[in-house]
Amino acid sequence: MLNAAVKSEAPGTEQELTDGFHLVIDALKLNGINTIYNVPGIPITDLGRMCQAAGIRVISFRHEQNAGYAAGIAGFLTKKPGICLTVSAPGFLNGLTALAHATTNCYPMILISGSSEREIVDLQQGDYEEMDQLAIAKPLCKAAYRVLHAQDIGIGLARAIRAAVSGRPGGVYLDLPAKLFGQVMNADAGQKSLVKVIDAAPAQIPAPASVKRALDVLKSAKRPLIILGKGAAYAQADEEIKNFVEKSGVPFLPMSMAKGLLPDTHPQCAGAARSTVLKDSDVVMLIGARLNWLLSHGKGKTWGEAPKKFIQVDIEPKEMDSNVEIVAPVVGDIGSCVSAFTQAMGGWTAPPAEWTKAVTSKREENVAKMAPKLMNNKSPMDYHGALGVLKNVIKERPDAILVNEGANTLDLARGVIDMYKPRKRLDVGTWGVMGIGMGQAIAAALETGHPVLAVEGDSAFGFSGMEVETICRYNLPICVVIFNNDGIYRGTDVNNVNSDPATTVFVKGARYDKMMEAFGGVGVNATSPDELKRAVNEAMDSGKPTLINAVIDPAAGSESGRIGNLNPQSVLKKK
Ligand code: OXT
Ligand code: ADP
Ligand code: MG
Repeated sequence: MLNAAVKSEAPGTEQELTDGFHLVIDALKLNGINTIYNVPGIPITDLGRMCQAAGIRVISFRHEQNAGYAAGIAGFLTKKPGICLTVSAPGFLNGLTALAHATTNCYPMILISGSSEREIVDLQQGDYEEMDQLAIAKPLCKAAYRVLHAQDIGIGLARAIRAAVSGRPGGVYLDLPAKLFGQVMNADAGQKSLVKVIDAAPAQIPAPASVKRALDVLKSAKRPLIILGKGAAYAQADEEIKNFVEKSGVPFLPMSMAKGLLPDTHPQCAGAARSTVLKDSDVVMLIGARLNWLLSHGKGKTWGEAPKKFIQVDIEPKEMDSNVEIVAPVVGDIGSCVSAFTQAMGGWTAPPAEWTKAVTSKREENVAKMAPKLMNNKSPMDYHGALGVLKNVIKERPDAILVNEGANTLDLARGVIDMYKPRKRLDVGTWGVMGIGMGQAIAAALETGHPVLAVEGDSAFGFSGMEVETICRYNLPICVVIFNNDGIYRGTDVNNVNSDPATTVFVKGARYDKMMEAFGGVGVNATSPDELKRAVNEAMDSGKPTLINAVIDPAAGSESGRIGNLNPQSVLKKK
């Protein structure tokens, strides 16, 4: 027993005892969980302290949502469930957005929340922070469990871990009522009740017939395309994916968080020819990417007029035919599937040169068009001038992790900043959610040990900005660059009706760098690409917590970035 506790005192019945606190900690450690992201308080304050004393790293945040986003991305980066620990009702609810986000994005995460007394909650008698948390969590995650008895802690945690990482990964809620922590039981029996999860995410081998069908369809293509999604990045089958893509000779398009699985500078990369390959391809193989809004549901103008055949590789059978017919579904884990492809390819003929040349020439045209924009030295900066600097920062440090959120700040950075290695780009994911920035940056630094560059819109940063204190407290190698254009999308909107500011603008000329200085970090105000370059290089080299307020022309952005088409606007509104 790692944490054997008290001895019972009844004469003649002396026995070693343990309690709920110790059993939770022992169960976590037994399953290799070494980091917890949390905000302390009733009833889990002591649990956090005791975890820390037992050698588990406990990272305390300023708000549970950020701790939750940290846990979710830790799951994505490590394939182990990231753990977020919160107090009851309000703390639980603060963590719930992140749990739902993890589920939506297929990140394995467990939200563990303390909860109030069942008897009082169920009779709605007004307990401290009373809430039926299990019922509320259920529809927002993959699985939800409550443990009422100390002897069930081991099995409860085992179920949570397996549910989070097996099949399609996702969020799991584990409800631990306050009373559970104090429950005492025999230490030996407690030890025996613990469960080490064996093979939590078993390989799922695709059916050979499905592999053959998929390759036959791919082989028949005149204009094939492979789309790599963040499921492919999550799978950690980097070599297998690279081998398959290179052997196939097929152009590949990385979704945002799959950038770097193969370098964006790879000759087969079609990232800079996105519209062309979506429109003109005749066979599309999706690997760990869903045909959701980010891919226009596989239909419509984006995909052009010509008929298209889809092959889909995914661990989740229900994903097939979600939006359009999948002519060759391949269900299995990506590592097993792409290895099976490579093995079954035999003497493979590269796709027609006419197609690959057309993709390359479109790509070169777009890259050449963008190049001069990235060199401009305007002050205040525009997005391209500032991003040109950051592109080089990552080129020179391909192991650094890029966290990115905002609207223009997100959409332009995605295109401009090339990624060279897998799982180095972390962003807003499937929901396009603002607020992931500091949580993801903190977890990325802690889980990987690599420096982090967080490129943040000024609005996006505001959702998690208080965590700069956390960054300073743990002295993390994180450089936050805020693209400060005085607002959401632009800082130029005006309210002509009264003296209230327009709904999308912030205090003009704000100095976010001062926030970092308040906690002992380095703050820099950068007004030109040269200043930005100097400050970012210094921060990335020193590893000191740094926040750079990059002053961006308030008129430079566009409404909703590149997804303005999704933003309904009233035709009746007064001009
Ligand atoms: O092929 P074509 O010619 O089409 O060209 C494409 C590529 O080929 C080319 N390209 C390149 N060219 C040259 N060189 C290179 N290297 C290269 N690479 C690519 O470039 C173009 C574009 O390529 P891309 O980007 O791949 O393609 P496209 O068409 O854009 O892709 C489509 C999508 C859908 C896949 C893509 O756009 C995408 O992934 N989009 C994600 C968008 C997203 O998630 N946005 C975030 C949400 S917006 C909004 O909701 C915001 N809110 C509301 C809110 C949210 N979200 N959350 C919460 C909790 N509350 C409220 C808020 C508050 S944004 C926001 C704040 C915004 O303000 P900020 O201050 O933070 O930010 P600023 O805007 O900066 O002020
Ligand atoms: P993107 O946003 O990059 O397009 P999505 O989140 O939409 O990616 O899709 C990821 C897909 O990857 C999900 O459908 C999920 O089921 C799948 N997936 C996740 N992990 C694996 C894995 N190890 N093997 C196979 N599929 C996986
Ligand atoms: Mg902005």
